[in-house]
Amino acid sequence: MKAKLEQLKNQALEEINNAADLKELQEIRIKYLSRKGELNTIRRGVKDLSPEERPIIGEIANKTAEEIENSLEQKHEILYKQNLSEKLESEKIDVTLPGDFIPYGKQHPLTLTINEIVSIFHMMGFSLIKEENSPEVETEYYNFDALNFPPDHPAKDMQDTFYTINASNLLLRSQTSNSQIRTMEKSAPPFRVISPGRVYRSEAVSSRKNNLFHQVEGFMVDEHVTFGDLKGVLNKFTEEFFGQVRPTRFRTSFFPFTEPSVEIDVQCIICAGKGCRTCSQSGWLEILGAGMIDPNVLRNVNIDPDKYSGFAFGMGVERLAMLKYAINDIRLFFNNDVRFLEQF
Ligand code: 2NL
Repeated sequence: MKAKLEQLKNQALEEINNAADLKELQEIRIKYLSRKGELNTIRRGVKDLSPEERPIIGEIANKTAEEIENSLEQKHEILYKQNLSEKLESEKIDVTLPGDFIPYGKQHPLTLTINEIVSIFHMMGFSLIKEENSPEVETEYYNFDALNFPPDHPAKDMQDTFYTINASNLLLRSQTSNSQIRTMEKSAPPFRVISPGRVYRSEAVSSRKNNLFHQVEGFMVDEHVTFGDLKGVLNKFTEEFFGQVRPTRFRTSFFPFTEPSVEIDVQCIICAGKGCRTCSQSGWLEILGAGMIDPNVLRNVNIDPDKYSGFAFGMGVERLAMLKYAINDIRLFFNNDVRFLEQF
């Protein structure tokens, strides 16, 4: 029996020594030391031995178990460390490698420009038009007639305005003034409102003109609103939008809905008035149209022109963005080429 134990021990130690991984080692432990393992099978025979032999063999069996246990532990330590270092090696990361490229979205330059214009007027107490007052498909009345366009005005021509096929008096709005008329109709002065939005004109597309573009219009109506208010508000806007104080120039103009009317130029932001390609050598850039709201327009929305007065203005968002960011083709805003869009 002693020899059997010795042989068992040697066999176990050899197997432990040869174990390649922790799983194999665990199998060896079960094979020799578990309740149904080989050592216990031998130990069960101890009770059949003589009383003299029993303690001796019992002791040898305990020792054998102890030695196998120690050997298992040592090997476990070795294999565990080996396992760990292999794992660390295989999972090693090079922290100096560049990270994965994560593409992220940006705001469209027109959205950026509209938001900037809106926030400048917000600062001066103007609030945003309500969406429900600003339809893009509109009747002739709100797009033209209420704004004092005469019935035969050339802008009403099919050549200039998109009409719907099914209903002859429905069109795609050619300016956002429809929303201002709708706002004034529904409420009463004082008003200080701006109306950004999409507008449509039937025009040949070029680097300067597109069928669809964006406008920000605004108006202020109260008692005693004067041309001085118009000048103050729009000069402040120009200063804020271009981020520098540049002289402005108010040229007389004509719109059916304002009297008097002006077009506002800012001294060229590129050449400071010296003359360059951007300003066609004139030294000035046209940025806005504006004027005192025509009394006929106020009457159309039931505001008494003897009590109230107001100014209104309109600007092309694409034009302002092109000047501010030095963009030379309006179509870039609509092609959605990421190489263009990612620059903002
Ligand atoms: C331009 C000129 C302008 C207005 C728009 C307006 C609106 C109402 C009454 C009176 Cl409800 N006027 N809007 C006034 C003057 C000029 O736009 O060149 N836009 C690009």
